[in-house]
Amino acid sequence: PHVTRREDYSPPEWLVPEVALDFDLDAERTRVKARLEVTRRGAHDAPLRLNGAGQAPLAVLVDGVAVNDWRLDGEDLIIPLAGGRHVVETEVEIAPERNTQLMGLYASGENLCTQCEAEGFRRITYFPDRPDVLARYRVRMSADKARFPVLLANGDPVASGDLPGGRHWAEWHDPFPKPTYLFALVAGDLAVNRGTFVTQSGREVALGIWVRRADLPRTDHALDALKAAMAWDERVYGREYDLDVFNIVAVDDFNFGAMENKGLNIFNSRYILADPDTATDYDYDAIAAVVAHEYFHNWSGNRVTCRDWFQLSLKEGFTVYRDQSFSADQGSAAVKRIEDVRGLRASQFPEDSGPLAHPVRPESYIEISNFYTATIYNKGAELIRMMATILGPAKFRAATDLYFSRFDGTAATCEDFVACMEEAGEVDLSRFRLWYSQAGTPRVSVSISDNGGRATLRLAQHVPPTPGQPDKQPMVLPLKVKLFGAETGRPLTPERLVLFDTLSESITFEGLAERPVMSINRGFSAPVIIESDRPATDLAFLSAHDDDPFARYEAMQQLMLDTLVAATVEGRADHRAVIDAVANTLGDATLDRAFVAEAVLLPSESFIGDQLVTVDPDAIFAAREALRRDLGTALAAQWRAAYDEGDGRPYAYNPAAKGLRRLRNVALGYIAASGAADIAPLAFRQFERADNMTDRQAALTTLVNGDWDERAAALDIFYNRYADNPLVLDKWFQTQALSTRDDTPSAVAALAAHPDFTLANPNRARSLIGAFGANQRAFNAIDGRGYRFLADQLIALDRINPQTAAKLLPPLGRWRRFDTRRAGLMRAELERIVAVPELSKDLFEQASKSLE
Ligand code: HT7
Ligand code: ZN
Repeated sequence: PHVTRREDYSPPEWLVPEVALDFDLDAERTRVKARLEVTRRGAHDAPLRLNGAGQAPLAVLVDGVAVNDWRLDGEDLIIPLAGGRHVVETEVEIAPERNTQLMGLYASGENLCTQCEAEGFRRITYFPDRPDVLARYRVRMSADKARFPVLLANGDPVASGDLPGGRHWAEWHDPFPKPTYLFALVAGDLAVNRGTFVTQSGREVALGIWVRRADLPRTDHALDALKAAMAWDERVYGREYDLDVFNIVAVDDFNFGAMENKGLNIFNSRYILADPDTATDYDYDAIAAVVAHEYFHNWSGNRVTCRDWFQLSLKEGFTVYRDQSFSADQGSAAVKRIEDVRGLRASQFPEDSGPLAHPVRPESYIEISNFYTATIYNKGAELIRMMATILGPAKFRAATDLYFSRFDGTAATCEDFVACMEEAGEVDLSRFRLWYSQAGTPRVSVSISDNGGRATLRLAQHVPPTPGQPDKQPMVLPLKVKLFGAETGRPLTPERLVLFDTLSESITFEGLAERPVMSINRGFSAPVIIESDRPATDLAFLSAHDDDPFARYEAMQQLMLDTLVAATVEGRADHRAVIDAVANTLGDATLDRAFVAEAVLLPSESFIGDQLVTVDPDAIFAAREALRRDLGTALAAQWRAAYDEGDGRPYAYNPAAKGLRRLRNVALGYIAASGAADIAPLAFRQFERADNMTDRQAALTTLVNGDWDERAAALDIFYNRYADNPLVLDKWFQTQALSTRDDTPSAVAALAAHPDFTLANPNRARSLIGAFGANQRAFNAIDGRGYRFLADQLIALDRINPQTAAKLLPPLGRWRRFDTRRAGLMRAELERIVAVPELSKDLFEQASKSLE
């Protein structure tokens, strides 16, 4: 397959300042007429190249005259043009109902909608489908009025009317030039929750959230989040919305979370629909974050877009950083940071140490859809965060102002962004740029030696090799450091930002009154792995005394991790230090309940595996369960108290209520782990009486992990109650796929044959197959049936939706981390996938790179 390389970028030869599109919409057969005003850029004699995929031109006109000197190069349409400015018209026919890839124009239920990022527009009509060609769009849609009463597109509505034969039409105009990937239209029978937002300059914006009529009562949270995001972007970044309308449409079939099309965001319904009965606290938070993320793209992505897809993190990393900061401002910033770091370690760190590792600004790709990764998004956000830390808040804001004003209306690069940080921040970031080009997670070993009032902090860094990058240079690591007195717990130094950018460095602290305990990488100021020799006593001390809540959490995690790694390797470990530290945290009434819930959670099985030379999933599971059991038993009274503290309170959605629910459900897990005799009735009682999905799903999870009569009863009740709600049914599949029971591999195989399971819906596919791939012990069953199951599903899914199939492959690519038997079985499945005739380039790229 063709490899696209960053170094091969060249500016477009033809520009398209204006385009008019005319859609004659129908689910089976849609006609698309396109009228492009094209202008030659610079002196060259190259013909016009228009990208296309899956259609053939029915007509080609140049300046109003039908021509036949065009040709196809692969799927691209090549048209020779003599002058510097022409009008080119084409007509194609497409079949939305048969579009199972969900890229381009497709049917989701009764609606028609589009997804164009990254290269979906070429499946709609012929056009230079690249992000540096910005056009002003005029869009006319006509459709059957009864079936598609609502017709939406980008920008503002300009006119509409009826047509003979029960049809109607609408025209929309977007005054802002945009690349193809931001184009959108929706046609359907939709109901709307309307709101208004008055911008800081006093303009009124009409907001609309469009859904199936029955879902209307579940849209208030998303609308509130949208208004909060609009106000936040004005306050924090000075960014105001620029059109008169802002519409969001929710659809059930969507490859991703949502899409930031100009003025017409299209969302996976899971990131819009919520009420307490069907959505968990996690869902509510995710909805607010994704609504904000897509809204923030209006500036970081739409007004300033990307020059080419290698710059994807320019918009995605920056926008994730912006949505993380927004969420941090809505509740506990510390808990939000903990959640984000947990997510980074769960998804990005393994990517960075595996066969699919790539820099935040990649050098090449076969299929760009494979690069919507945790590295581009989440590591990219950490890069922005580090620059914000280095610059400080005032200079960072000056730098983003400069970036937005300098590049408004253009397609920019990561380099452009960093140059603005340098210029407004008055700093030299030349060596910092390595973060964009060098893959891999830096490892920093730290130690502190105490010499009676004088301490030396020793730092050494190492960036492991990654595919195509055997040798690495030292990175610029902004590390926040503070020392505490081991006896009094008092700070011995103020917090200091160390810019560590060499292979090794020593820093001396003088005049210390006591033995120092080192708190480092506070707030997770750099996305690195810290290797320290701090003893359990120091970690326990920091978990109780550090004044940075993140560092406090981190110390507890390290203590737990050290204990679990020792237990996995040696078969047993002393649990006392962890039990005491957890008791201490649980007993500290001054702490936010949400923080406590995070702090007492054990590291995940996969994160424990990441610390080992060879992952032994069964030993890890056993070690973790043993520690959970001991914690459950030793602190039984405290878990009961935490459980009871959150019991019987009527549902409310606010940070305090969420914190209580979270801790209560963590406590339920520990009560279950202790083997308490009443756990099944306790969990079943919670399941039956819950007035919200957070508590109901937590109770179901506890029951699904066990072997009680209540298990089957709860699963049946849940299924029957929510049989009509696809998003909740996804939870039913997911909970079973994540079960810790021994029979999970066969249960998952049986669920794949369930009448409600379908590979055609990405949410459903992810709820079973994606969740199973994340279940470390079940997926890695020693007989290899987990691997075989995943490969079978991916091969089947590839024929329907290659993008979704490719996203689910990475668990198979982790074979190097396992014993030779498992590694051999995984490789055999990867080889089986690569050998499939007519495999998509999406799945081929992921599978073949995983074998290298
Ligand atoms: N910018 C959006 C990316 C996206 C996407 C990418 C590939 C295939 C389908 C997709 N749907 C949306 C989402 C975002 O980051 O905001
Ligand atoms: Zn985004």
